[in-house]
Amino acid sequence: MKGVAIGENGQLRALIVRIEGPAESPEQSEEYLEELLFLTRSAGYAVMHVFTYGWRRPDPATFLTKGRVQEVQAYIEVHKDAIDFILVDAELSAVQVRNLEKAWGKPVTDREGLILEIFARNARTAQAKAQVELARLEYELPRLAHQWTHLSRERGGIGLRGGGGEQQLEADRRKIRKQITQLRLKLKEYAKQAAIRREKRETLPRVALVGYTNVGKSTLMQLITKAPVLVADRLFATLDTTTRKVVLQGVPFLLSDTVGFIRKLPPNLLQAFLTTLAEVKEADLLLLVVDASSPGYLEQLRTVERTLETIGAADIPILLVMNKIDRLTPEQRELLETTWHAQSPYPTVFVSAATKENLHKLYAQIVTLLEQVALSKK
Ligand SMILES: Nc1nc2c(ncn2[C@@H]2O[C@H](COP(=O)(O)OP(=O)(O)OP(=O)(O)O)[C@@H](O)[C@H]2O)c(=O)[nH]1
Ligand SMILES: [Mg+2]
Repeated sequence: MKGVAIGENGQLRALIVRIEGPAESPEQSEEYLEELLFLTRSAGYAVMHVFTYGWRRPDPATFLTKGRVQEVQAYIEVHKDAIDFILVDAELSAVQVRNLEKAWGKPVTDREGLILEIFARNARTAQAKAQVELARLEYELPRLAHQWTHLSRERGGIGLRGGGGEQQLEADRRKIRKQITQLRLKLKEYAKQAAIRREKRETLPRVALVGYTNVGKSTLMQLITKAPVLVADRLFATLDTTTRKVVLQGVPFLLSDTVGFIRKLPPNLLQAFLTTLAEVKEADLLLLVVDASSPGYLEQLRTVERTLETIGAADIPILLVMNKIDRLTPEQRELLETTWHAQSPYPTVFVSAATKENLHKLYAQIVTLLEQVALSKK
């Protein structure tokens, strides 16, 4: 299977269980699987095998039906030395995790646990680290009683939980609750400081790059600001908002690069990143970047639109940036451009950050839209 690596360089090896959505097309199914493999690799895990199952109503005890639990169990029996943990791509309750771990004899994690791992790996600044840590502790608290935990940061992964009875458990819970309270206070302080910084900042128009993860936001940030920015072919490379002053055609503004969004982003994590996303909420213009070469770009766009609504940024003017057009054939590109211009509610530019094609058009559009924003503010 494409994208499957066998536990090289000491990576933890995952067995994946994916459950298709109730109305998933074969194309979507393939794309979601690709994304899931990419997520798993972005977390630094190797994928050993994938079980894909059709939609069934979740069993409250084990999420999966009995038959499926047994089928996976049979596979694990045979391959137990080649599998370190099982990833179920769903939202599992603490009880379901516990029961699955009992049945399979290996640690089990879910989609939120996986995304948390990626965020933990990529957090760079103290604020991003605190945000991820808070989300992680909140995720961990109800799951403490299970056999394995993600808590130990030194290991940075999934591991065995040292024995410990009820008393130990209660002590652990108290400790975590205390940490959560402290982190919330710390984050409040960060938010206050950031607000003060924004207040003090020059009263320049603000532009924010937003979009699905891995679409090329940071690459564009780098091109526009001509300053080095972390760009990587992995999901959620950027977790911190960076803001820089830019002057395009004599028009100065502040440009921010932000954390990417994803389908089924755990609400807990989005909540944790609201401080970082304040920059988006207060922007005068959003550059909504789309990967035009991804078959699922429309759905990704909807995900971003919904997320913008959730964070209260739905009313900000949008310039849609269709990126990565270098990956399209001339025919595909023409079809996309004509159909898109006929139906899109947004002004749109088609660009390639890789070949720099049409960047001048992007710059001209940003300037035009900023002038409009300035006029409407008067
Ligand atoms: N072919 C092609 N690749 C691109 C283009 N723009 C960016 N990329 C590549 O896409 C990958 C992701 O780019 P980033 O700029 O890190 O994407 P991002 O949106 O900031 O991603 P996150 O921070 O993870 O949300 C990198 O490997 C880039 O080199 C483009 O126009 N064409
Ligand atoms: Mg980025």
